[in-house]
Amino acid sequence: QKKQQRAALLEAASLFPLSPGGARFSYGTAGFRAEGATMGPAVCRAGTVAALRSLKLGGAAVGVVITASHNPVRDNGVKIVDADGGMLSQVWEPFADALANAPTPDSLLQIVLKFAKEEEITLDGSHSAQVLLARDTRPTGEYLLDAAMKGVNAVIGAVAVDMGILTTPQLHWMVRCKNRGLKSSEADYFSQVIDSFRCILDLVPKVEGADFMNNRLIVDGANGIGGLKLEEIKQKISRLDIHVRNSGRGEGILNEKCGADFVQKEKVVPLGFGPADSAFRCASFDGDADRLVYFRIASSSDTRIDLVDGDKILSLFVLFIREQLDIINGKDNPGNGVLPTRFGVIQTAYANGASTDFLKNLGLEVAFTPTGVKYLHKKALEYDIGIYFEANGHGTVLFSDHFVSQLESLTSELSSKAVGSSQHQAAMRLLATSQLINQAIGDALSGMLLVEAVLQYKGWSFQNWCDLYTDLPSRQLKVKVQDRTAIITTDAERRVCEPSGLQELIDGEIANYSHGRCFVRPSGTEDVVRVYAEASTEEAADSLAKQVAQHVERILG
Ligand code: G16
Repeated sequence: QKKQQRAALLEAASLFPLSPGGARFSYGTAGFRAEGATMGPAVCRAGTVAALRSLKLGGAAVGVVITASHNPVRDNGVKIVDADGGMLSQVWEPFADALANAPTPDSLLQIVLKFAKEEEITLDGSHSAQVLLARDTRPTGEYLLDAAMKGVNAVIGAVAVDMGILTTPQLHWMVRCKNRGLKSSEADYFSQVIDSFRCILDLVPKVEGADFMNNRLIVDGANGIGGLKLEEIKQKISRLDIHVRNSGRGEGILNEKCGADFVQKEKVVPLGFGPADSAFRCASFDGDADRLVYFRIASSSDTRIDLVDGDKILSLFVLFIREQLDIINGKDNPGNGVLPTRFGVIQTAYANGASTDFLKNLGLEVAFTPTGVKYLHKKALEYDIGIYFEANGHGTVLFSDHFVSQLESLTSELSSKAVGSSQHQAAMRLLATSQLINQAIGDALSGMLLVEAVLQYKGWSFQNWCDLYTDLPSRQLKVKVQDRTAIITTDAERRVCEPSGLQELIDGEIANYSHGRCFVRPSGTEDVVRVYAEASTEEAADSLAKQVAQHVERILG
């Protein structure tokens, strides 16, 4: 068997050889990404990593998603989903890197054997492993799915299961549910979000004479998989009149001048939307539907938008959840009443300064992590309820198992003695929220339904939501440099430590602007350095970003 195993690994590696002189793969912020046609070796080897991870975890399901998310359609990539439904354990990233860059089949074999020995993984086919695979709608998806399957099958005893074309969060959800012995099909996913959304709406307090808020919602599907999935279920979603644009049915090109990344970064109307939409609130997904932002067209004569980004989605969720906890615990007992709750909010350096001030003024402690869901998610797991969002719309609300079981006991206790009480209803709302919002990863579809449920609950218009606080003007730029990894950051990416002298130049620029804030960091998904600047006016934010971008260009070439 051992011989057979070695032969299988060598064979898979020789099917997808690295192209000589090709760029080095790096696991990055969210897996490997590059031009789709060049991704065969990295994806095949990621399949092998996933199968070994499953072996290591006693055969628990592990996932592989073929997607490059917000990147252009010619790109593709691979994200590995760990057995808990989150991102691959960071401890395994160096192994994934080494494998993706092994120059020959023989060197790949040696890396696997050495790693398996260190991790005490038996490679004699006597143990089983399973990997669930999915892809988005990119043209190179089928080819890369095949590469991933071959990589999984190179581990004897591993079974590759093709789950079809899915959003990234759907696959994360399936892996998590499967390993918890819960229903885990796509139909189960849809039933869970549809039913829990209806449940929260049924718990919206009835206000005599109040009109239902405008129930039309227009969704930009980024010409990707999220739009297609929403089209499939929109008729079953209660009390919302959902219209999908850029639905992925051939209207346009994936992520091109549309989608959450475009809307959030460019702050202009995406393709497919026009003046007639200015009366309605709009939501935008990214290409694999793990990011969500909202917007409204500023006026019928304009391409500008009023943006509601991840920070404001986070703030809305914080208010809703705090309100439910206050109802349960009594206002005087926040955090220590019937349901003691450690409540955490997590942001990154991209969070608009006004949002952080808003959250701090609510008395909340805000934790910061580097960019990347893998960091925010990990931090959020430290709390009973951990809410994280990146400004780009990637985020979710995590409920600890312990907290959910306390909530379940409380609701059943209250249903026997205080059914229908405000306390009972608040506990039910929180339970339904924990069912609705994806517990594995940020999910545009379920996040959008939670936004809609909370707006209905609060009886809020889009304008009420916008008015929570006023964003400080900000600007993001990308700078192409020779080697972006020459930038090393610290303090949750808010300061540069290398190359030396760069931080001093940034500080010097910031000092010229009122409310100025600026940082630079190498992207983990694109070959660029990102520059973020914030200041009291748009012109000032633009100019600060430009000045700092010039320093980066000059120093890094
Ligand atoms: C991925 C990560 C996000 C991150 C984004 C941009 O998103 O999951 O956490 O914010 O990349 O990262 P960077 O600035 O390093 O390029 P997605 O939606 O592209 O998978």
